[in-house]
Amino acid sequence: MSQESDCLFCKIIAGQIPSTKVYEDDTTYAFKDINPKAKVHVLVVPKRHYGNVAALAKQDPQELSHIVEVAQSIADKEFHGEYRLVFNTGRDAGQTVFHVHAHVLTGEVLDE
Ligand code: D5M
Repeated sequence: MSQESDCLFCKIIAGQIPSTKVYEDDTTYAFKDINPKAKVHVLVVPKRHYGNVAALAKQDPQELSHIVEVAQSIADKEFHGEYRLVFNTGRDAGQTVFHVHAHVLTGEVLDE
């Protein structure tokens, strides 16, 4: 599995930094956001390192589609299948970790 030595989320996936796991399979890992912005706030990430969602879409569209499936299954369990899915892309858009991650916000009615 391609890993970047300096990447926080690669370290979380490798178990070198603790996280609260919500879901895991061969290609994908999901864990609770440390700074939740909704009752349920989960980050879904590919185990393979891609810098942002555009790189993921280009290089592994099947994994991007799988991330949406994982998000849906979390929301099915937590909040009748409804959720907000956010990929911050670029520093000026609020991206702080440069390993692509889907924010799944659910578990309650969300503000617009
Ligand atoms: O989102 C990066 C997100 O990553 C932000 O919501 C906080 C979260 N974060 C940072 N460190 C951790 C750890 N150690 N565990 C869980 N969640 C974490 P961005 O879209 O890049 O701003």
